[in-house]
Amino acid sequence: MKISEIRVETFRYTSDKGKDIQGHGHPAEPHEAQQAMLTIVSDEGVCGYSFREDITMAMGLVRPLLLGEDPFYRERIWQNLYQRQREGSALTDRVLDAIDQALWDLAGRALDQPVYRLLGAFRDKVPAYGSTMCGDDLDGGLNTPQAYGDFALQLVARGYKAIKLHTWSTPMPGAPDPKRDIAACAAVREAVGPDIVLMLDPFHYYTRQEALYLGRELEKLDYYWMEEPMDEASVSSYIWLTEQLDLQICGPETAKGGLKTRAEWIVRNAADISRVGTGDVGGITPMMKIVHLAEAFGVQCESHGSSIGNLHALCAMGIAGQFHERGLLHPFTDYETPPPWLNALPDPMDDEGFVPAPQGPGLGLDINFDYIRDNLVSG
Ligand code: LLH
Ligand code: MG
Repeated sequence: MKISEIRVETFRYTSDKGKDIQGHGHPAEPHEAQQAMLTIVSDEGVCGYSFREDITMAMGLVRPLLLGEDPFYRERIWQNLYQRQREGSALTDRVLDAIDQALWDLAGRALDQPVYRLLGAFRDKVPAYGSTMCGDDLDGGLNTPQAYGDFALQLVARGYKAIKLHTWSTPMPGAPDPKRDIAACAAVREAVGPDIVLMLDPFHYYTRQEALYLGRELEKLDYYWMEEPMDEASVSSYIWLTEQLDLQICGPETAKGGLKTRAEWIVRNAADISRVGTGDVGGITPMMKIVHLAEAFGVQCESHGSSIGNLHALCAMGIAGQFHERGLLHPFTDYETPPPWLNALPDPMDDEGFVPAPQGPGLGLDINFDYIRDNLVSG
């Protein structure tokens, strides 16, 4: 089998979410936005698909490397792309992720098997945690500690057995403020009681002392983990923090360097729990290497983000990973309706807080091809 064509089709949809200057998602007035579908076509007619915000820019680099390749040579393709990633390249980890996920999708469609079974299945459903958006200043939104407590009750009623708060970050008024973060964490613990698992993902540029303060307060509130309270470029700060807390520190999430960075964090004890998402490291292929690296060191490894690729990886992780991050959730936005380019939600959750492994061939996305064709921007 050979890759015969690579297409990127960019299409319009109406979004009710926007991003602030730090890249955090928030509710927004409905507005036109764009999404792109990557299609990798084989000479035997089988295709693989994945979705990303626009990756057209990288295609000039990608096409010559992929055309004519056997789509089952995922490792060779990934290494070829990775070795061309240096500073300034359009081949970002997110581009590599889109390609790798489309190749896994193609393989699954060719073999009529879901990706998690090709990876080596471990389980058929995973527990989810409800991951809130960052704090804001919207009436009825996530604007006060009490608002977090009220929203947490709604999440528990929906079936979540675990919740992660993203609290206030710049540029929100009053942020950053570790005391207000802890007030929100306390309001949530007070609202949901002792049996719900809770985590915190606060402002990412606190000082060591502020992060230590957060950690010590979270221990009193029986929180499970904290992630990215400081700039992840400072591994020494994370070693310092992890040494002093019983609370588990989870990371790295946004630090560059994929497998190698995670290896450094594990051997230097910079976090208790490792962390990886397909978008952070360039796909399912490198994500599984990190999962197995963590397993080799007896370290837990938690999945970052709600990508369908993460869900397959999670269903193929042994002891290393526990939760699917479901969200981001907010009182004003609806996570239960699929986006218009899909006919079904990729990560539906039952009333007990479990997300099933996708059972369709490949990634198992139920794509609304008519919607995409009718809303093309270019292609
Ligand atoms: O606000 C956001 O978009 C999140 O913080 C985002 O970065 C999210 O991916 C995250 O940190 N999850 O753990
Ligand atoms: Mg995070």
